[in-house]
Amino acid sequence: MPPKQAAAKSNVSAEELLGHYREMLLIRRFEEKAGQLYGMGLIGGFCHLYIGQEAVVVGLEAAAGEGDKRVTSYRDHGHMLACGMDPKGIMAELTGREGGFSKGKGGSMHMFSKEKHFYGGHGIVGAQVPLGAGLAFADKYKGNDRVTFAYFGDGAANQGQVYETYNMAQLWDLPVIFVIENNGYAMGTSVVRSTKSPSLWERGAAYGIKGEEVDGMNVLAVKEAGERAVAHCRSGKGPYILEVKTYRYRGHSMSDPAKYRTRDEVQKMRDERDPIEQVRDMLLTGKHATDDDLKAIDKEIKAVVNEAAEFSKESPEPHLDELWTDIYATEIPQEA
Ligand SMILES: Cc1ncc(C[n+]2csc(CCOP(=O)(O)OP(=O)(O)O)c2C)c(N)n1
Ligand SMILES: [Mg+2]
Repeated sequence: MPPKQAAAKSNVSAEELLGHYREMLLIRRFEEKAGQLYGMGLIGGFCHLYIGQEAVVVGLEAAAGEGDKRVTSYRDHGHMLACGMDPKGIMAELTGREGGFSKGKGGSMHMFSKEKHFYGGHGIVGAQVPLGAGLAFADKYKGNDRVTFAYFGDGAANQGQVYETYNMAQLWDLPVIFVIENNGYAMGTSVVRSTKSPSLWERGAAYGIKGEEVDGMNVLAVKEAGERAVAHCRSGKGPYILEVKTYRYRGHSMSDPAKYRTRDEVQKMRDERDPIEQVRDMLLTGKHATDDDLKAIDKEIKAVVNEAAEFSKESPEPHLDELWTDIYATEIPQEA
């Protein structure tokens, strides 16, 4: 069944649809603004935008409960916004300012929030997967029923440490959901050029881990699958794999030769599968909202994002003394 029809058939309230619409739009507008600030030279270093993949985190956050944890890669702005971190603190971290989540010293790929149970932001491909299992181990050890979402990409799915983690997570029945965000590409390498496995989630079978493939452009399908995964983990049955089929519209990072796919491919995805447009269609055809209602939401979201951008420009740069705080070594060995 095409995604639009599948979503339209789901039994979902107007309130829930509007919530998903608002949250996905916040991520899209935030990322567009981050792209602009980058172009203006206000953001330096690495910056990986999440545009196109919004339904993944919004759907899964809708399935998560209080105290559940999340850890992800460098493509992390959407995850932070979806778990409720303040857009001002995220944008100010992108611009390297004191008001950022890592006081301006971490940048796009390295932010954390203990309050929201967000454990980063990791630049080493695949490194967050064993860390995610470690977070789940801590919860199991403490005897609570919390679940950890460990997000990684199709490229990361070919890393050896992922399979060492699968083995231990299943062996110890760890409450971790392995979320493979399969956006079709690892930098410029298409997934069909990097593996002959027709599906990545099925690799879990070698370890006895259950899982499924999910339409990642359909927020309702993601939420439903997320609820199954959460129920499985929370009831003590061990890990679960979700391979979420999604798509990134922008380049891998801010510099991307874009030679590995056609413009038509991207445009077709935007025209036919866009996750925000799908919810917009549902809201309008179900008469849950009017065009004017949706315009008003867009205006509100733009105001939130503009406020974050203003804050990220006004917040001061970190003081030089901060060079010596929050680091492992405070003494630099002197040359002989
Ligand atoms: C261990 C390691 N190898 C290589 C890189 C360089 N690198 C950064 S992102 C990336 C592609 C990863 O693709 P994927 O896992 O599909 O995630 P996506 O960028 O699509 O979200 C590579 C190879 C790295 N950061 N770390
Ligand atoms: Mg990828």
